[in-house]
Amino acid sequence: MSSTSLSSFLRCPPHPASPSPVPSPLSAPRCHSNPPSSCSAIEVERKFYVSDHALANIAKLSTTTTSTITLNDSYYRESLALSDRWLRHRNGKWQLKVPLPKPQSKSSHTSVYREITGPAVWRELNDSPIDVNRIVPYATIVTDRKELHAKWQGAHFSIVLDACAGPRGFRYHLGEIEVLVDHSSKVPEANALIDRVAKSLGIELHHTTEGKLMAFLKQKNPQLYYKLEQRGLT
Ligand code: V4E
Repeated sequence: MSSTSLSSFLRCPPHPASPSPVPSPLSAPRCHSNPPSSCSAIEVERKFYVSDHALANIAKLSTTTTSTITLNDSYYRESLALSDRWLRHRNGKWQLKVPLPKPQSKSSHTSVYREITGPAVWRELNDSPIDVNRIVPYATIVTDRKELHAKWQGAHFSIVLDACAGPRGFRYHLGEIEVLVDHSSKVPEANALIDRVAKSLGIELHHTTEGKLMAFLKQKNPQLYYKLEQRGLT
């Protein structure tokens, strides 16, 4: 897909809400779009290449809400990344992503991480808060994000369309289907929902898409990317 079509999609007005009487088995608040002071949620997400075909189908989706936001992300502490923990400062707030214990986190093409925000970040790290002005990030990415929330077959999911930019000319586009769950027992159900959503939207499941952080590191911080690759974390 061209950058122009994604940019114009990012400016689309919201679609009308589609009422559904079916209660949702998979529903949880997003922590990072409208963050409370501290929370932890399990994110089941699949990244995808945003083809024009998928984009046309997404545009037809009946959504409950849509939003467009800008995310200013800086990632810190390479040592944490090398143990699959991702500490970032997003729009002035700390967030930490940690993998779920296996086997829940192991699913083909899908990543399952617990996202921690607020003071719980420092409890999880067993550390005191760091001064963001005193450390240098290993990655900095600005993302224009269009987020669509939808309810389908009684379950909630989100489609995220990201247009990313970074220092030294970094540019990247990608999409994500995301389902939030409140317990690891619901991860298989969330994966099945993502499969159905992807199929109905014409998103190719065999096509694995690199996340924006990995795409950034590959281009702009290859030493760290190489170390992550050696540990099987790319
Ligand atoms: C690299 C990484 C993480 C940090 C970035 O998380 P990601 O979900 O890609 O970013 P974003 O901005 O979409 O977060 P959101 O706004 O949805 O919270 S967390 C886990 N990883 C490792 C990883 C990997 N190596 N490959 C894939 C496909 N996913 C995750």
